[in-house]
Amino acid sequence: MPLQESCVSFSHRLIPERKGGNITRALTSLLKASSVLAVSVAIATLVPVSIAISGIGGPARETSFGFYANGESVINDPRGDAQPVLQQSNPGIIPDAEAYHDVTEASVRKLDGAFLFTLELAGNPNLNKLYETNYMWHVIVSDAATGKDLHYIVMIFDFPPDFNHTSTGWHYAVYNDTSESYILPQTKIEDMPQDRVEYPVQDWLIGNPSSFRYWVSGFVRVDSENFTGPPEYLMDYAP
Ligand SMILES: [Ca+2]
Repeated sequence: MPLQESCVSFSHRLIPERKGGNITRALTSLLKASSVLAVSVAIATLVPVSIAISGIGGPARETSFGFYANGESVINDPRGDAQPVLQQSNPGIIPDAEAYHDVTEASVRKLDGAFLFTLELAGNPNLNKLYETNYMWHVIVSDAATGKDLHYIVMIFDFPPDFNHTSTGWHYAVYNDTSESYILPQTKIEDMPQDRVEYPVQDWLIGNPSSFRYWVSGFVRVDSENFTGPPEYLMDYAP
């Protein structure tokens, strides 16, 4: 499949499927609620925000977010809690949870003209084999002019050679979940450091906000023939 086409078809079904994913996320949140609470108390740099939101994922619900406001923002997540949670139709394959699927810390800080999005992992993300890994920052910006939320998704993802996809290696993309369109299509980048996934994203790509809420997730796609939706398995997320 041509590079651009894979991006477009991914975006086409990202919205409804992601909403479904949020429902699953809410359910799995129950499993992680105690750890999230502990982390919220322990991590001073995290500003956990419990906010009822109605514009994202359907009915109003309460959940927690990281909060960026011009300084470095950090979210910690327990080690050893990655597990495959099916989000889409069953592809008949269950991926093993690897150390590099396990988020231990997420952070955002501003560099010159860019936001540096970082996910610390329990393993080396370059050791990815067999399947697509896709790490996402879900960025929610309150638009003061309209009073509405804008939702961006920054994705950093890897296609290993064994995945049998037309593209190989690491890429990033920026998606506007509110307007259902890519701001930046799939773009090739260098390999990741040994213990994290990170990339500086030009600030204008997400509207150069002075503050935003965010959460992070790691996904796996096992079916290289099916790019009509987002990846099938949620592996870990924070907070
Ligand atoms: Ca984790």
